[in-house]
Amino acid sequence: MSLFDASKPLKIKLLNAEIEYTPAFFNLKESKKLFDLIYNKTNWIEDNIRVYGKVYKQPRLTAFYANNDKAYGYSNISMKPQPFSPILNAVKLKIEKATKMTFSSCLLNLYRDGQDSNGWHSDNEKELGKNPVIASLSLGAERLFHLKHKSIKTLKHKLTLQNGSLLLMKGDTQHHWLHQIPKTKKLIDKRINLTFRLIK
Ligand SMILES: O=C(O)CCC(=O)C(=O)O
Repeated sequence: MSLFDASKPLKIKLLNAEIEYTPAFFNLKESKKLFDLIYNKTNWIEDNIRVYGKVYKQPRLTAFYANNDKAYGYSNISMKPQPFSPILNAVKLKIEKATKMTFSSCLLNLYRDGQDSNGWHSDNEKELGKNPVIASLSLGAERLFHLKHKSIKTLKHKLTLQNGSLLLMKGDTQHHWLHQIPKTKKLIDKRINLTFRLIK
């Protein structure tokens, strides 16, 4: 008998953070089906980012969907939303029911292989409001998720984001912590990440 139910959230106990992780928010069969549908039906974009005045290709593909017309801006990129597809809306409803939160928008990331990544940042753009709730669904290859505290340099945490898992960050997590998806030399397959947010 298993000691815990992988479809239920586990608290990640970190100072100045409110983070919950559900290993099997979707089961393997559902996750595979969702991955294929979302991979094939999404209008993926390869954006440019500007770092210290130099322009680079963003090391992943992205797409942005919402049920309103509010754009989302980060790293000199402004993303105009497309309307939710029925499949994204169904995923949103399941996450809203489980988290008892409401989301308006979803930023999707496609990590094509281990060389795609997402650098250190907080989800603290002003359009997200004071204590944003971010619900982050992972589909496909497992990737490491790193967290580091902004002012207490010894406070760090790592977790593996499994296929079908849901990571929920809320409270003042974004004020105190940075997160990243680092590159890996391992030969790994594609991963899709969907981060649901509320942009009013
Ligand atoms: O891919 C992930 O799990 C993280 C995505 C992320 O940090 C973001 O989109 O802000």
